Amino acid sequence: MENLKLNHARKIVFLTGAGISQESGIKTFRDSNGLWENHSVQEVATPEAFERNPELVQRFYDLRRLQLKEVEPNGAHKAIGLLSQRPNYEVTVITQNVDDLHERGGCARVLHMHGELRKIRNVLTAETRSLLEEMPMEMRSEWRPDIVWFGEQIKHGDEIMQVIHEADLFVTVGTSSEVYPAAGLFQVAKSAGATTVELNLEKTAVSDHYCHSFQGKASVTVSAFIQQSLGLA
Ligand code: BV8
Repeated sequence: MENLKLNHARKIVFLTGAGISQESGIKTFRDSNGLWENHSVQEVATPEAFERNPELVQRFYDLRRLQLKEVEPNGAHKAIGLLSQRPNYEVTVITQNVDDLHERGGCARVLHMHGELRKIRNVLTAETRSLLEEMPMEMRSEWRPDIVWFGEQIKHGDEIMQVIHEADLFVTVGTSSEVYPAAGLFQVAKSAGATTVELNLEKTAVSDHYCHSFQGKASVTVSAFIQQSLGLA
């Protein structure tokens, strides 16, 4: 990474996935062989699942929402947070994660393309509210997690496209790049002229299409990248 010099970059977009929160103790989708807390995605992260078994789905998200109280941002979240606070950098985090660790790690501009555990949405009015606890029983008939399930449109699509087209540098951290449209965003950035970098524990199906790809734990690679490639102590 020390040979990669990107000191010119000022507008930086990070696309993050479950791997950036793994060292904070939040399970990734892949770590547990494609199961989240022993549920397959189809069982808990689709509108059909919610229709079929709302109680199971609400409980699944209640447990993950409560877990937010027990976890802390790790070095990767904090390194991006510190970079985002530097005056002459414009940093945007586009995250597939539904946790709040980027915000708690110091990032001001976070686009949760797959929604947030801390928010719920009224199924009739689409009104959203903040919720940090289990969903109260009396709300369960009208409120759902404000999460993008498979088959549902992602959030912040227009803003994401705009920030990607303006980026000098697009850095992906901790994603298997198996879920779309998230996995294809780096191609949009690349065709718009950005340098693309993948930081992941292991190679992925798209690693060879990035300008640069480095393997390692996010808490190590993100800080190293910022220090060595952006030339920032
Ligand atoms: C849409 C919220 C259309 C839920 C999530 C066939 C082919 C291609 C695409 C499709 C297809 N069939 C259907 C589709 C579309 C579908 C899709 O992509 N399916 C996949 C499975 C094939 N996509 C959708 O449905 C999307 N919507 O397309 O809408 C549309 C258009 C108009 C109108 C209506 C509809 C919506 C997808 C969003 C689903 N919701 N999350 C929840 O969280 O409960 S996805 C969820 O899973 C996550 O958000 C994340 O995106 C995904 C898991 O991916 P990762 O984050 O990458 O996590 P993963 O565990 O896979 O990988 C972790 C990586 O980290 C690993 O590589 C590991 O090596 C690495 N790692 C681990 N530890 C570390 C580490 N790296 C660094 N350091 C470490 N310590």
